[in-house]
Amino acid sequence: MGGVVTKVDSPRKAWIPETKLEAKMVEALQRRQAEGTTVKSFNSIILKFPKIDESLRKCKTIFEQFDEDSNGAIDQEELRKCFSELDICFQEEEVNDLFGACDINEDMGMEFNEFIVLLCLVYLLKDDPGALCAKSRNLETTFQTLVDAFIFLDKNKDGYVSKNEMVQAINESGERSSGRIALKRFEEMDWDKNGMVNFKEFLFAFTCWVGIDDAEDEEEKEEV
Ligand SMILES: [Ca+2]
Ligand SMILES: [Ca+2]
Ligand SMILES: [Ca+2]
Repeated sequence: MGGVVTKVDSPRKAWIPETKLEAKMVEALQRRQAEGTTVKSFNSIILKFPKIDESLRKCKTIFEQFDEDSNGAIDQEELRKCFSELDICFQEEEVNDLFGACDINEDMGMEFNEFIVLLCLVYLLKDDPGALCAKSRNLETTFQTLVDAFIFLDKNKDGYVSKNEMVQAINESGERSSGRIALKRFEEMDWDKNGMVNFKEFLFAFTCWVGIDDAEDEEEKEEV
């Protein structure tokens, strides 16, 4: 809608999405927020790390299947094929946006950790993520856990996690050093250092926390 918002002093300062894709992410998160979250504490998320790690690693099979030239990255052409075979319907522009958003090292390819983030975004954005979840119930549960974790952290439900929200979430765990931990976790998440963590940044931090990156090196060695 073309309406111009003139009133600046809204009850709370809203964070404006920087891209169309980010706006869609926020919208989808807010829809899910209405359903509530099963996560009760940050510690309960940490306890799930090993399980999440295990489940995400199984995506390696999907990844390898669609990395047709086996160069360790899925290019745009391969991604389009991947989507069409998994019955994931996106418009050309949306696929390009997703690709650009997840290609954080900007080498025009989806490495494994980038691909996981991309799949989770697909899960969030699509009410019916096609054969992606039909392929693996386990994966669906894991993605839902990640969405739940983010929703738990995003106290004011604006689709972003702020530093204060992170401090609040970790303080609830009642540890003495929790303030420092919260700030450290926040720094790890805020990839572009703009003071806010969006869902994509949260997912990237998560792949690091559960150790997906380390796993990749090992597996590559084994393959040779
Ligand atoms: Ca990349
Ligand atoms: Ca928030
Ligand atoms: Ca950020």
